[in-house]
Amino acid sequence: MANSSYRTVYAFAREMHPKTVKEDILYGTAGFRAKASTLGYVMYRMGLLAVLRARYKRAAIGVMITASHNPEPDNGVKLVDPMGEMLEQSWEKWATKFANVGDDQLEETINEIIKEYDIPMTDRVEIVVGKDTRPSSPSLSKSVMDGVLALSGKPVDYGIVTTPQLHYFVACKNTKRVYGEPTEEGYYAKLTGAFKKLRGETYTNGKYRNRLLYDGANGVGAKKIKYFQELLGNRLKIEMFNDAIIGSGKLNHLCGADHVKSQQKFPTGVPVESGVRCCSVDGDADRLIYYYMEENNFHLMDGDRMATLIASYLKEVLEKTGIELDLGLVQTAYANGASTDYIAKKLRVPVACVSTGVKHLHHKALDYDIGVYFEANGHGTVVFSKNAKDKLKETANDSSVAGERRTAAETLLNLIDLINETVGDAISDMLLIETILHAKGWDIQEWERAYTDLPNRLMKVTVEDRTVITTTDAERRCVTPESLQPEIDALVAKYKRGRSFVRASGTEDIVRVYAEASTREEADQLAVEVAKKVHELAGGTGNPPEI
Ligand code: 16G
Ligand code: MG
Repeated sequence: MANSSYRTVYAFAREMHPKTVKEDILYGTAGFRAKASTLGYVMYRMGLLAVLRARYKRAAIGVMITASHNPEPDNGVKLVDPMGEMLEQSWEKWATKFANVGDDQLEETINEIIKEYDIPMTDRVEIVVGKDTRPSSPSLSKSVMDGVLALSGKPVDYGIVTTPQLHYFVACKNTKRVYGEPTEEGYYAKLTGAFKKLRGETYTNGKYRNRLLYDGANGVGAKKIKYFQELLGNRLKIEMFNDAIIGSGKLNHLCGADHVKSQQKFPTGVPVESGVRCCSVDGDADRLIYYYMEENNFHLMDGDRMATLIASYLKEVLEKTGIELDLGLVQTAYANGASTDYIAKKLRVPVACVSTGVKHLHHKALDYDIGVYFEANGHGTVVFSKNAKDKLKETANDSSVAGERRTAAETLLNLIDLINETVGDAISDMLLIETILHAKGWDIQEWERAYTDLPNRLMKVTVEDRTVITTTDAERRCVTPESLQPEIDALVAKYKRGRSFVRASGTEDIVRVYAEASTREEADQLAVEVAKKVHELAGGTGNPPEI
């Protein structure tokens, strides 16, 4: 079917979704993100690409419209692959190309991709479309669907959903519902069903109290938590804050997971109650952060803390099953050094480090039977191999196996149902953390006692061209400019427990600097010294960095 004519595609583009922006944009780690008003044509083209991808994979493909934790006037789009994963990396260049060609080159570009992948152009494929609560999302979603229709695909509109819900729907559709029912009700039923089985009828346990303050970031996470409040009732008393109406302009404003993590501050709108467990999700509910206040001190429980809690619990239950499975944990260079030490030395769980970006973590986690992955910023989940699932089912169903081992296997099977394996899911992760704290009889203070974070500091440096910074070893070492790494090594050597690395941001036009050391002052000092070196050796612009 190569070299066919796709005139409608051009006609639609010209009449309804003309390319209005000259500058090229790049499909980055989280898809495309920009001011919503500039994205109409990009959405239309992602609708086209989704149909091509779906025909190539002979499966449903997802399109999610969201700019996550960005301010309300922004928006964005990402494609979701058949098993609910992020778009395969080798297709990112096609997404970039589709977004940037002229309207009159669209037909040609479609023919090019059809030829390269030998795509059959007859299947009536489903494209699963979801959007967050931004006021711009409905019209952008319509643009995506126009693109889908222009190539005779079938758009399936799920309306306003969280990013992880959309990933779940795609996985359900492509596994013939083995993963669950591809409906919102199916999603709530799967998660709350597992939660109820795991927690039983005891609502509190030891120091654990079933009350949680929840910051919905004035976004979709606030809308969807209501179903959980209803279905869980007193089992988990979720008190929700930051649920402003759509279009209030308050989305992510001074609240939400990104704000809390990056500002290390309590969000606005949540009452401060000493010692009470709180959590925040981000604008599309794929990131989660826990925290509490005590004696006017703010305590943050980030992705590293969640990863260690989850890995330690899974290890504990796994040991009780008597089944041999390999459990591993995946982090990035941003993980606090104290968490890495704790995982490797105390928990004795193998830990791997990969480059920033969810797709890298997810991919690496698949190497293990049970792979736990989290970015420090609160995005993460657990993936289980087929081997793990098969063995657990076998043990749970084998009446000749001792009762305790079977119960442990059943617990793990229920945990699998509670977890959204397709992608980090703030609500599912929250239910998992609550389940583990409940099982251990811990309050949030007890959880924090596992290890003490090393003081750390993040800085940004503006340079002429950030691509001059290249790295290796999961971004932990700088390759170019050549003179930079030896300088960093020399600076780090001056500090007790010092560690520092630099990398070009994937989402902003800056270079990021991370430093940690044994005291607050030393971490700050090291960060600023390294930032100054970056400024000096990598073509810094503006004033040299200061604390
Ligand atoms: C994107 C990534 C996130 C990463 C962040 C790093 C996804 C879905 N999101 O938001 O994982 O932590 O970029 O940003 O992959 P940076 O490159 O600007 O530091
Ligand atoms: Mg997000």
